[in-house]
Amino acid sequence: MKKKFYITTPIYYPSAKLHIGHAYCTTLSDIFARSKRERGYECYFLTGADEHGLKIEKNAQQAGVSPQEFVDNIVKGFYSLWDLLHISNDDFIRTTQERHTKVVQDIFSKMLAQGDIYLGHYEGWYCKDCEAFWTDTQVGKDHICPDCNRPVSKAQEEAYFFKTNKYLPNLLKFYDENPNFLTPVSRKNEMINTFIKPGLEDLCVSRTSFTWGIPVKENPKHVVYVWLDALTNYITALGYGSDNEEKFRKFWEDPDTEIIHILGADITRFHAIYWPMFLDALNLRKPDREFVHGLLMMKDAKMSKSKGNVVDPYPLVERYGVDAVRYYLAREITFGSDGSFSPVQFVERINNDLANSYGNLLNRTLGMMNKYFDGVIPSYKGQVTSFDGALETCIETTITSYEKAMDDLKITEAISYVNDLVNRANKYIDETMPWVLAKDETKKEELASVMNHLANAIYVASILYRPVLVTASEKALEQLGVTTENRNYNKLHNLKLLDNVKINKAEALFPRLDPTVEVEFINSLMGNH
Ligand code: ME8
Repeated sequence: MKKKFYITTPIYYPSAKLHIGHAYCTTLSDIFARSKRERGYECYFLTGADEHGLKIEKNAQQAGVSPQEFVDNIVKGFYSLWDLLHISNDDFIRTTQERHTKVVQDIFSKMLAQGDIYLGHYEGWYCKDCEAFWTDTQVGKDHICPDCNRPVSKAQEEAYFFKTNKYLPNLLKFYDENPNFLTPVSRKNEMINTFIKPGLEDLCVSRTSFTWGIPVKENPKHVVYVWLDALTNYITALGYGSDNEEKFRKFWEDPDTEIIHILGADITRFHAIYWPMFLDALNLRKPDREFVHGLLMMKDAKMSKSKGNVVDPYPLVERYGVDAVRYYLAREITFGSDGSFSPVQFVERINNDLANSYGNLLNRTLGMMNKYFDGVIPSYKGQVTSFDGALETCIETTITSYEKAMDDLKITEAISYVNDLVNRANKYIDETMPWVLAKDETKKEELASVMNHLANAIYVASILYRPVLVTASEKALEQLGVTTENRNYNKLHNLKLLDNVKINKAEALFPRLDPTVEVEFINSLMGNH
């Protein structure tokens, strides 16, 4: 296991407000980063904005402002959404920042000097919305963009190209030697069958038909085409090519850092084919993993800004809280598979898993501790009741399975193990029947052991939930009387940690939602878009 992690999200286009699909990717990446930090690893988490391109130039024109003003305004919304969702990114890169633009120009020059980039003419099918050229085979006889299904048109212009075939043998070798590079594995087959086998074209890396981009120094009527500009953010953010490459050495070059890109299925091609080639051309190491998450569908279609069928995460978080939204995204839609946002399931998840299971476990336990032990957690005395051993084993196996799943980016699965522990602890209450034990003086030790075991189970569940339920798990730990110092992953296995701790006032963590009212509310939000 490597000791350091560098994890990135795609840099999103500030062409319109972000929707729940973007929030999904960033939240899941955040959960992963937080879970690594909890466990003592050093983790550098990057997100950002991809600010150049024709679409932004056009949107700014329509809005009657300069492209820079336009993106500045939208990016403000990115910042506040990530604040609202408690995203713990260490940096936010904007491709209009000098730390990026200058280095992209240098990268372009280097590739040009090396003969990796050449000037030619491009004629192809261009999709304005995706800012991508496609081949005849890809657009088919209807001339439809294979990504967004909109009509494409023939375009020709002078352009620079990146020689993909020079680097293709290396790429295929890299795929073979690194079977975990691109997951889920089906994505690798898709790359090979859809893009590589039919014949990979050289990649167009400059445009002359718009000006909102990074000028090519050697030929300033060209701007760097958006994917060479965009993908390099992952290294410019670390200071690659700048006067201070310290972070780059630490989080990219150091073999002890695991580099993970998280991205949606719509942009796999760029990350899995061209990005490793660019890195090869720069003689740099490639990422360890690219994890492709599925897309959230809405009304049977991919949710997207241009289709206008989006769910705005803002009002959801405002009404249900950050934990509910983060939890739903992480638990309901298996990371790596496509999913759909469903108001009914949203409300069900919150009610079942958070209010009825986790919240209720805490509430019942604190109530019994107040009633039977004056609000003090009895000390650990080993396995006193015949059910204690099973709960202890469940706690240990939960921690092990959780770590294994998280390490493999199976975030949904990791969370479901914590849910299982919570359910097991609720069942333990039914099995041990503390209210019956309390009636018999000779059962005092057993009752004390039950309370201690419950406190430990809640403690472990809360620490494991913490990367997801960023505020509620702290509240639970506070109510349980756990000091800030003891809210520590390293103390998970210490069964005596909570001995004689005085608990605090119990308050419901998650109010139970009225399904009829709330489903209607969420539907009305969706109808507004
Ligand atoms: O492609 N469901 O930016 P973008 C889930 N700037 N995730 C979704 C989604 C959906 N319906 N829609 C978008 C770009 N996403 C480029 C990236 S990276 C060097 C440059 C998420 O604003 C998903 O992660 O269109 C997807 O890959 C990304 O947003 C695309 O964001």
